[in-house]
Amino acid sequence: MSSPFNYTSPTVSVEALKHSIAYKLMFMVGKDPSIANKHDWLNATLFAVRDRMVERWLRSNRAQLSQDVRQVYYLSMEFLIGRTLSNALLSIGIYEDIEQALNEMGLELKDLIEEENDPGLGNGGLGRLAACFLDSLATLALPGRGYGIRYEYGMFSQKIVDGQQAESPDNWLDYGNAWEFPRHNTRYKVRFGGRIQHEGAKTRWVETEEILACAYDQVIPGFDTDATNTLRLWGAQASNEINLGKFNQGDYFAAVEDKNHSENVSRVLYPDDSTYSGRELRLRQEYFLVSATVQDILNRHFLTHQTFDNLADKIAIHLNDTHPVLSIPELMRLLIDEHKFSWEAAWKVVTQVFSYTNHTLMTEALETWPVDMIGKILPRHLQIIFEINDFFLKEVKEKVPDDRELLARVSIIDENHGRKIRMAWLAVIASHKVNGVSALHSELMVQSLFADFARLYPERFCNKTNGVTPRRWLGVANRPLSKVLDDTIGQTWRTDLEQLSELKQNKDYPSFLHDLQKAKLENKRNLAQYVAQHLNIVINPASLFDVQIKRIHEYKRQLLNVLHVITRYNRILAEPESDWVPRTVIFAGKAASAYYTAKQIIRLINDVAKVINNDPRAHEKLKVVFIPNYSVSLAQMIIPAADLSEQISLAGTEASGTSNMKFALNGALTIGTLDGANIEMLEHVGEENIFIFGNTTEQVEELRRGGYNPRTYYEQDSELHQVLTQLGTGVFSPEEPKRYSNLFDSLVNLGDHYQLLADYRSYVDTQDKVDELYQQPEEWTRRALLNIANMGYFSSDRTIQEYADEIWNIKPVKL
Ligand code: 26V
Repeated sequence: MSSPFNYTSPTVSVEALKHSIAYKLMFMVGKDPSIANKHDWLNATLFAVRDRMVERWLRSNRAQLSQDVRQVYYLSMEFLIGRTLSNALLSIGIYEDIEQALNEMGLELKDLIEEENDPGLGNGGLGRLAACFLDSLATLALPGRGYGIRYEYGMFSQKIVDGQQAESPDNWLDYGNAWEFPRHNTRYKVRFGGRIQHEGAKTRWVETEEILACAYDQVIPGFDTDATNTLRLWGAQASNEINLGKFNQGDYFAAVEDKNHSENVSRVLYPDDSTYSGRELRLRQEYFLVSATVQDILNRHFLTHQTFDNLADKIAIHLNDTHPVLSIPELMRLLIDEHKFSWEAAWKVVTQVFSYTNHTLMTEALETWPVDMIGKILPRHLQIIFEINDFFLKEVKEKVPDDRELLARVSIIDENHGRKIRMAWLAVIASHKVNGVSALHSELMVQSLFADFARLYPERFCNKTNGVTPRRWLGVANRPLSKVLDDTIGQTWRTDLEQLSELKQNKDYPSFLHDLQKAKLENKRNLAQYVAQHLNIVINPASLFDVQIKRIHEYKRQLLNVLHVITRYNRILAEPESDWVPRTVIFAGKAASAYYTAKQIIRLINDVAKVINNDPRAHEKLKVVFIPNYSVSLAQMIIPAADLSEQISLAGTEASGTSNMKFALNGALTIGTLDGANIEMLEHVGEENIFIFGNTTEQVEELRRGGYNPRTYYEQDSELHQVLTQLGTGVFSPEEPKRYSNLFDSLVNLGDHYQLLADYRSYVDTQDKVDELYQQPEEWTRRALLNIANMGYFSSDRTIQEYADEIWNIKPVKL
């Protein structure tokens, strides 16, 4: 008799899909077709599609366990995975079938795709990178899992009210989340507070407050493979034990309040990626992720091996920035206090298991926690951190005797700033590999932030240049271009992006260039339609779409872009009859809610847009659009429509950037500085095919050392002088002339920290070259083609393969 578990996936014929959707609507959603709304149909469809992935998912899991392979666990406070439906359909190859099935049921797949919530469980680059990595791990059949937090509220949603950013909560779980499997039985206690008790050689952590971490699993399908991985997110649940205590004492309200308090831990994502805030709740969140995850890893390991002796051979734990660094003392604690490891044996395991990626050199974003706060919330961990520090400093003293300053510099405890724990130091000391995210960033990392450590442990530091998943960022986001590529080089570029280089053979075929132009135009029309519908602004798809979309931050220099826009406006007014290349300048991005200057920049963009868009003299020549509520799904629409990609951070400040790669992959030309991964893009596409401007890192440093004086640029460049004067005197804010005097001062009188004025002239001159080229459409398109064709290197598959081989030491699972 066949086992009831020899179950294979439901069939995928159109008929079968129709049945499944109808069945799910009835039995999972519980609605009659006659009253089901769009979201009900979406959920029914998601359930039907999910069913078709579960069987491979279980098989993948079984294969991972039975082949007893080394696993990587990717710990990240953020995963910006984006919408799942269309990505899943393309991954398992049933997009057209579902489209037809829905059609026959009187529904449009496109509508359902747009109906899906976009979970904003991340701030920006770091969270999106984590999502691309999950996609690549699965596609390469590598045994890995992501671990994160299931925030009830993700990144706030942004509205523009009177030109200014207004935030409102993002209740993404409103309609439930059809894609997740809640694991009601996979729960771990996470403890806080309390005190340490010594019993002989044994240490006990007692009288703690407890909450529960409950697992929610999401299926991560590989593309065109049975390999399927898991993203496990933790949600907080009050632990009944505490509440029952108070409940029994008759204090019902206190018991419920406690419950609410405990569950706050996974309530909301911290919407700040620029300055570290030092809030206690954030520390609790970090420990919540770490504690549940490390327990789960150990549990899973023990189930398959019945011992922890081989732990270091079987697991790799990766820290996505310092946010999950507490997993280092947590693993030490569990091994020593619960599994009878000696301190030295536990440390040996730790240093073989952990690796760490640094994503920023900006000092404001580097995490440090007050010793007192950690002592209060995690007393045992504080003790272990001190022990690690003692152990490490002893080793340093042996390597480099008599250098007390060095000891103070590398100590995990920063005594100069009110006794703080430097989380990045702890990460570097415990990890066997530490990487930066672009060649430049990795180099600067060992020259500046980690210079002392790089001298002590040179073999520890390496580079892994970021990449992006071609499935979502070309296959899903840009169907018109994907079709052109499929017809030209076949479909397998999706899993072998280097194949794009075959396109170069077509660079002189006008009909091929024409196909590319047609695809671009279709995407531009699509965006123009969105802008018309949502913002009531008409933009011309034939104009040059000049796009800067990313978090609003001074170092990213959206303000430099605005200076150029105003310059262009002034020139148009001065010579209205000239042959202007029509441009639409598009911005999108959120500002951290407490970041005043970033919010001012958003307001300025909107004020400038208002003036220019309402000036008939600029009509058909220049438009400015700020698209609110930037998200993964908006990026998927905007990027394919871009002609020009703005990557204009001050050299040495943007660690890598990843949208730069997405734009070029979608056939936009880049205007950029020699910063982050732009440098490697330049190397791949060749200098004729990218617009590079501005000072190099060395020149930026040189200016800083020599006493940079922005005022001289202001005084000597008449166009710049005019623009800044307009900004400072209220030409764009006549109702409040001083509105931007602070921005003016920061540039002209207060040192212009990000050297906008130093790069202004070269930026504006380079923008002129952009116009010139855009007037030769065929040549423009040829260069766009050479960008697409040379982006193979920037696939996250390449990046992940390097991590797998050089950091994690993991091999694919056989299915
Ligand atoms: C920083 C902080 C600071 C403390 C408060 C919470 C919080 C949350 C996130 C972050 C992350 C900032 C680092 C980051 O996102 N870096 C970006 O990483 C991208 C992927 O490597 C890279 O492409 C971008 O250049 C880099 O800015």
